[in-house]
Amino acid sequence: RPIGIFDSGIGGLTVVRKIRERLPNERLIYFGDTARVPYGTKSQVTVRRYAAEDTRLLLKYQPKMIVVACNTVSALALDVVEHESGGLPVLGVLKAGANLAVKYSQTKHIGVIGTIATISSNAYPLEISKLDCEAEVYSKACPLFVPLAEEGFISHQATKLIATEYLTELLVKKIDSLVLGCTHYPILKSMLAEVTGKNVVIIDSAEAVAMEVENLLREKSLLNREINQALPKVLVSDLPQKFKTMFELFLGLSLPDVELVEM
Ligand code: DGN
Repeated sequence: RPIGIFDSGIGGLTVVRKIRERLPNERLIYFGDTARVPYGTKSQVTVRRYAAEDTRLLLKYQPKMIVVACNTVSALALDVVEHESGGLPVLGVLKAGANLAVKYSQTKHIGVIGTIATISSNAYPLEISKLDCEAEVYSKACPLFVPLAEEGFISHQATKLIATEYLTELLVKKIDSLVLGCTHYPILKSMLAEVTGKNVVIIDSAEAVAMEVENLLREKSLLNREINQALPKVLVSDLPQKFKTMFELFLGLSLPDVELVEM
């Protein structure tokens, strides 16, 4: 059975990429809700409805677990996904990123960046304070990073300027770790590292969730032992402009076909 992964759009392919690197034998099915992206600017009610519908779609493919690649859904609607999945294991990027940040931070001054919805939900600080009540969390919504990543502005001066503008207020708080709380931000990781400097550890929540997926499947003896060379199966609700280029950018490989589904 495959691992089911979903996101509001193509950004979650950064999570697919990390899971594939770690678990090359797993079959992966990914749904990107490209017709309804972005979730990051929508209300909680709408994000929760979309999360339920996305989960039901993936369940048709009988996954052995569900991975919520979208930070916005992880922040606002993880309980909805758990409820809809009827007992299947569910992991979200948010908890995974929070766990890793607490593990790496020495000074307990942790920075978190994400969409407006993720940051205003306060879900990261809440999750981090459950793990370490002494940690200070400084959050900042960085909505312009999503279009910059999709535009492929990876080492562009415009990205550097905007990143400096967004991150300076976190840096003055002397953060020693920065959680990338949005699917798109790993694309800009090297630029963000340049702006934050070498004293700040960048916590990639895609990588964090991939580690947790591996641990969970191992614990439950659900790892696929057979060699699997299949490419991930990708479903989308719309084929956006330039989707081929964006897929390659986010997934790190080109896909021969992508299936269109109606939502
Ligand atoms: N996938 C969203 C997230 O991780 O928060 C980013 C894209 C969006 O919905 N704006």
